[in-house]
Amino acid sequence: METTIWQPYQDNNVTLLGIINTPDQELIDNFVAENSITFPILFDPGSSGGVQGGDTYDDYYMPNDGSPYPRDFIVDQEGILQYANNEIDTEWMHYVLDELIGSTDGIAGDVNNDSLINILDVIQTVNIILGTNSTPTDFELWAADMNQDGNIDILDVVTLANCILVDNCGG
Ligand SMILES: [Ca+2]
Ligand SMILES: [Ca+2]
Repeated sequence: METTIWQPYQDNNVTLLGIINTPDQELIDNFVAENSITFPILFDPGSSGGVQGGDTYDDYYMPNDGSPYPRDFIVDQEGILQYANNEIDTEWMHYVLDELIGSTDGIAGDVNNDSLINILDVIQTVNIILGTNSTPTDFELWAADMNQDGNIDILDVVTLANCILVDNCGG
């Protein structure tokens, strides 16, 4: 979860919350430390600990409740459940997340989404930086962030320009 979901997606407006069912703070601290977890861990009230679920488990009951395996859920921008699983399937989770953040449509650098990467995309990127385009879409922000550091800035313009000039976009 930490390395395959949280780290790659936290800059794409994706929030990852862990919900744990033990009130034992020391146990939680050790788990967080051992797994180098940086996403927030919430406590499920109503739990007596162990594998017995608390209020959240009861609300989102899934088959074989009581097993120690985690349940994974993905909730979309509208608050609608888009994914539920009691086995870890990061490939499927990546697919669902990519669909939700719109990154499966289009290619990095193609900011105006016309299937070509050219000077028009440079202009679009500059417009985002200058604020001429003050309400860029999630797709535009994703496509313009050439170095995927979560910011749209001159580095992305340079990267995009290089990609166009040496005809090496995406390859
Ligand atoms: Ca384009
Ligand atoms: Ca960037």
